[in-house]
Amino acid sequence: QAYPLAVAPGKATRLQVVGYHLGQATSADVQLEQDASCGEVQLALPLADDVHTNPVPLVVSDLPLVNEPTTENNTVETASMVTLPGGINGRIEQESDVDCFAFEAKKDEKYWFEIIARRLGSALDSHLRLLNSDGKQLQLNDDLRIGKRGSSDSWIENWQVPADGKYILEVRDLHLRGGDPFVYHLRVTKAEPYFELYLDTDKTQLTPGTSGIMFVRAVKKNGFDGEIALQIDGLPAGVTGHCGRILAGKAVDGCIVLTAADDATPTWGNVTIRGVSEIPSATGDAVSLSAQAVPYQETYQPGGGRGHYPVALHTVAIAAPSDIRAVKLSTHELTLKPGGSAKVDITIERAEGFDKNVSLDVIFKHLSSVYGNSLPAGVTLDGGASKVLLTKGAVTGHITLQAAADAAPVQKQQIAVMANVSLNFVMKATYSSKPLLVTVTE
Ligand SMILES: [Ca+2]
Ligand SMILES: [Ca+2]
Repeated sequence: QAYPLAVAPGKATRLQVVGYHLGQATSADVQLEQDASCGEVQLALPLADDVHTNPVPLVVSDLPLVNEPTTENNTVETASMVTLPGGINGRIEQESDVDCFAFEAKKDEKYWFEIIARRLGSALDSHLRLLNSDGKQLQLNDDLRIGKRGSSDSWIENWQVPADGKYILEVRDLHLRGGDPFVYHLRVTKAEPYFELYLDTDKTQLTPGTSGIMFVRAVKKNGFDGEIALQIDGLPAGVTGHCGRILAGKAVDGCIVLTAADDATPTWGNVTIRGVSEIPSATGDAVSLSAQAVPYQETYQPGGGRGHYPVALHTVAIAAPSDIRAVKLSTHELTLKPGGSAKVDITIERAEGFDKNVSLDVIFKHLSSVYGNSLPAGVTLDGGASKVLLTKGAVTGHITLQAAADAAPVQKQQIAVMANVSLNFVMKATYSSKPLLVTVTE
């Protein structure tokens, strides 16, 4: 560990070092390039006599940086004054240490407060509170969540200042522990709308003439509620991508349907999925936001639960023909009136001799959890008016989609019909139809 945890590009900084086998060394001098990119880095720090440490995690930040004062700052009354937005480097240097920072803010400003500590190996399990000048708690965060995974670090999102005045940020360890390795960086910025994207899987396996579906989930932050158009790059030869969108408002899922040509040959490619959105800015001009989707590797746990682990790549492959040779729909466009319903007939082509059960769905589920659902809000599968279980070699079924009486209008939202083949108690192979576009009228 090093303190301070965050450094500015181009600025010579003396870091205190904490760890083992450091000899007599207590500090190391670093100076990053002026054009070093902001974010997290791992740096081998120079000690005496050409000896370097193992790579040490640091934050590179272009925010104005301050270190916590050497004077006592444990209470609202003794809080040290800071100017925000900015970055604060601190350390819970002993048991029961509490660090308080005071700042002035104007009514209706929006802020984002984030502790970066455990993610970079700090011993701190942070506990972050936002107080008014009387010490009354306004916000509290223990553990934050990035995508599908939690962290011991803390953040307070999109806090809107209730009135002009002085406010206090209070940092401590959850268990009131402390010591030299309990370093942290507290990053404070104005809360700007943005989104993050996560891919439900890290692999899509296609066979010639069939389609596969990828679900992309958005986490919408700081009041962002725009529509997100999906894009895909890096598809292997013979594969066509039909990119859907994540609708505005509370919707979180969109899908991309990939189709392999009938004469496609075995191959593969690593794909990149992005989402873009245009949102109005304060000046009225449109601002373009974009994000690259992080793929997750699925894992199956004892008892059958589905776990997810973030990974670097999503791979699309074309394999040899398998159990299902096609999932065909009677129509690829469906129009629903609010309160109305519509039916799609489905025919699957089975490989010769393949007579196992096949189940049809428009939502990707495991046990009772939904991992992908790009249906417009208010549109559901009417199970009673659908035939989704194809047993004993059956090849025909149908689905009926129903729109709630208050379903909002939407044009051509992309979904698809999936055909699932169980591989064992928990795992399944999922084939897909070509896209089905769902419209809900006024
Ligand atoms: Ca401290
Ligand atoms: Ca303190």
